Amino acid sequence: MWAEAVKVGKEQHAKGDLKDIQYGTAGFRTDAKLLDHVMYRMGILAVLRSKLKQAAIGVMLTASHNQEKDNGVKLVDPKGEMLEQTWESLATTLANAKDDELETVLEDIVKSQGIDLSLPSSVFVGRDTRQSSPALAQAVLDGIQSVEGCVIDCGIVSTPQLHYLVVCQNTKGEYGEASTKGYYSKISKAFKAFRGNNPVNGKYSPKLMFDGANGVGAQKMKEFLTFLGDSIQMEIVNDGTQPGDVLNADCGADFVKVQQTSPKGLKETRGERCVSVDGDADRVIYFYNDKESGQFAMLDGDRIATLVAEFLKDMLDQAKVSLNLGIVQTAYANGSSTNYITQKLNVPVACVPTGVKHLHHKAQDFDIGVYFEANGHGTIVFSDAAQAKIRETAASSNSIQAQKLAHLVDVINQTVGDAISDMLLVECILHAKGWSIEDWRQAYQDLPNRQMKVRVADRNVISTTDAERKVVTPKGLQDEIDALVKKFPQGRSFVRPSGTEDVVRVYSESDTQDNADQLAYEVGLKVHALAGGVGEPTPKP
Ligand code: G16
Repeated sequence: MWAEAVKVGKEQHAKGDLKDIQYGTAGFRTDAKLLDHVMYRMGILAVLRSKLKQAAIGVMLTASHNQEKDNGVKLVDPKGEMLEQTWESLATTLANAKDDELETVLEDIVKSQGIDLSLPSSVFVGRDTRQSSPALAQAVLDGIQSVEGCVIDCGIVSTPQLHYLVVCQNTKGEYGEASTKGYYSKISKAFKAFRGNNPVNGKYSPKLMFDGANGVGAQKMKEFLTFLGDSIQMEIVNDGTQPGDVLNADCGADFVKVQQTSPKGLKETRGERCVSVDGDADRVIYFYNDKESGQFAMLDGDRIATLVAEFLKDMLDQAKVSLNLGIVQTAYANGSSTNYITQKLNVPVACVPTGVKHLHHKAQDFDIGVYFEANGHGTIVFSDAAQAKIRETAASSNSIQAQKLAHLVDVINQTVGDAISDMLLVECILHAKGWSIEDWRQAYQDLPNRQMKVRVADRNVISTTDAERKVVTPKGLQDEIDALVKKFPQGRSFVRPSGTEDVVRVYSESDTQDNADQLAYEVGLKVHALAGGVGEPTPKP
């Protein structure tokens, strides 16, 4: 069974003495040069998972928000979820096996998981626009073919498109047609049905600027526009077609969120609604520059979650459909958003560790689970019963709200966070309310905050608890953070090892931007001192 896999592995995709790697927040992610053997082996693993689940599995090649020179791979489970956590460690063991251990490790996986190798398999493979992606995708295909798995090569797709395709395949078309055309038509049809014929409503205008991070999001948005017609008027910048365009460089959702500034490439945009997506188009951030002052203002994942939850709650009330709705956030959620959710919306809110895999899972505890990371990664999941109830009410009553809700369910890509589907959802809600982006921002005022990265020799020396809000190791670091936080009005801060970059992340909040910056700086110094900082600490703000 393994002869071909071992031979091709050794001869064409050897690990050699490359350093070990770990399945992180969103799969394996590092310098593209270190990933060939990992890709090959993940192709084989996906075939095994597909045989076990008797369903299609997805393999997405992307390093999302990371710099162009990185790449990565994540496996997508049958219902569109991220790979089950017990398999993350199998993936890590397989990726790190020595070349001559490959057969033994594969045998162990088959035995421990009770996989029937005689069963068929099917693996959907997608990739982003990175220069390293075609060769690495070939390594995945080689892995799949070495164990005679069946490949559906989707070429360049956004991460959420790949999740969507896997779910459509596994639901035999019930969720939608398993093609990118099927994806565009389902969502655009629902979008148009929700908004009706008039693209303008009150202060809402269909004009929008779109920053594509020089990645797949720009390409896919252009394709989408051919289905959306004139229901939206969009100018796309950072589409990766200009000389010197580099993926995620000074643009994209991660840049806008972390730097709290506009991406490059935007002309004067006072008062205009702008969106940025990240390198694989699964995160979205809104922003604008104030009409009068030109000052930058951002509406992130927390704002999307509160906008959507409030809207859905009102619609359910008006349609007289009783369903429980909850919001899932992470420690990065702005304190003001959490207060707004609990005090104003009266909606239950849960906090889980970073990573869509945690949020998605928790959101399934509710009939309707709205989950968003502050970085703009999220979606809304409806239980089967909730969807059935909404559709039944829409069909059996004259409730316009129920009918609109039914359309909205189809605008949402429930399989995973999807920048473009999320953006269209926001556009639906702003249109329904007749709101400008300033109106949206009135709900609450964000606490000033700062995110920083600290380089350390081994980021795994930091371990955390309480949904990453408290440090366990190194000893003493949490006490230092607590003491610093006390010095700053409305202070809050936490640190955690990134699962996608070789850094420790520091987050802080306080009453003013200067205080938030200072708190992050001081916490960063402590991390540098107590967790094995490398190089000079981050300079004073
Ligand atoms: C991935 C995950 C997100 C996470 C982000 C940053 O996003 O899917 O859930 O918030 O990484 O993770 P970390 O702080 O551990 O580096 P993406 O868009 O990069 O795939």
